[in-house]
Amino acid sequence: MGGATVKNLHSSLERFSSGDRRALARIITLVENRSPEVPHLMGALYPKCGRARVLGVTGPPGAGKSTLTDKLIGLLRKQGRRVAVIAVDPSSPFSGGAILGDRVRMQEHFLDQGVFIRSLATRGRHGGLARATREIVHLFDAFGFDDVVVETVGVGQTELDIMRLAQTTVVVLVPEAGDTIQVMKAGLLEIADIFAVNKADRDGARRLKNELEVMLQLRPDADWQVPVLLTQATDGSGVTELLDAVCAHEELREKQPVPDEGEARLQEWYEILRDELSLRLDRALDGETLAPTAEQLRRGETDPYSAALETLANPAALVRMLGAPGEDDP
Ligand SMILES: Nc1nc2c(ncn2[C@@H]2O[C@H](COP(=O)(O)OP(=O)(O)OP(=O)(O)O)[C@@H](O)[C@H]2O)c(=O)[nH]1
Ligand SMILES: [Mg+2]
Repeated sequence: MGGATVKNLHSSLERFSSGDRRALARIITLVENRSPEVPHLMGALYPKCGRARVLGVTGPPGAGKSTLTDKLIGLLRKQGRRVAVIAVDPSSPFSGGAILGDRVRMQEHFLDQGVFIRSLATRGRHGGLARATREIVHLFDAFGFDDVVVETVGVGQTELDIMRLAQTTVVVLVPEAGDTIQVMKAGLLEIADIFAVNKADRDGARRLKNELEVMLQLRPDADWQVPVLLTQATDGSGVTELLDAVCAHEELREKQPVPDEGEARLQEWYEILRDELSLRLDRALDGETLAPTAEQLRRGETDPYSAALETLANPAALVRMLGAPGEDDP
């Protein structure tokens, strides 16, 4: 890394550690832009992570996830807890709209220093979304937030990956979604620690609750009986019970044997490495710092398979290609 970059990193980290929200926002932007500094920053902050409670809120578009989150923030603030929210919408190409919508719905907390709300812009992102979300969760955690809420529109594989970050996952459904078969198909039954049947003011809420309860009885005996709660996010009914359920689930988790953290760290390392490698390969292709065989390939003197194998068999060329940008800076 160049000297100037290192100095910038240090001052960013210092401001972050002193509780400067603008430094936090700036580092989140670096994560969003997949900047080369990110692994350095995250590595420095990693020891401060591991304190926050991470709550996942997922469900179909428009189910009321943001409105529910807004009410949860209100309750958590009354308990003096500091809350950060990251809203991820992998399906929508209109992240600008989502950001605006979330701001409007959570606006009463916008001036509160104990609350930080951010939407993750997802345009053009591929596999890196789960990683970026995890990094932002780490940042909130290291910054000192007590609760981190991850809101995603669900559910596909990306959202399921994202929900693995959460200690407790609330799946929000609405009566008009109706069909419980969809819930099974989407994998929601597996990831839900708590179901919230929102828009309880509408017809069919009770029926959906009953159907879900029947479905849950088919699950093998578990330590945790997944509760199905009726909520009405717009006026806050049922939200206290929802938070109670979250706390109960958290208490149970704390009593259970500690999961293998070494294994989790190994998995995270692997995912970072895989993502960094593909990121750096992309940069190499853009920047044309390619291995020697690439030139032969271009001239038609070899085929793509042989060229790929030759590149893999030439560690020095590979390292040069993948080297972090700025590595050779004075
Ligand atoms: N009638 C009724 N409307 C609700 C309730 N909760 C939320 N809404 C409305 O449903 C709409 C969507 O609410 P959001 O909180 O934005 O839902 P969301 O799940 O975050 O939506 P996306 O993030 O766009 O997927 C808003 O117009 C809310 O006012 C409820 O309990 N009853
Ligand atoms: Mg929302």
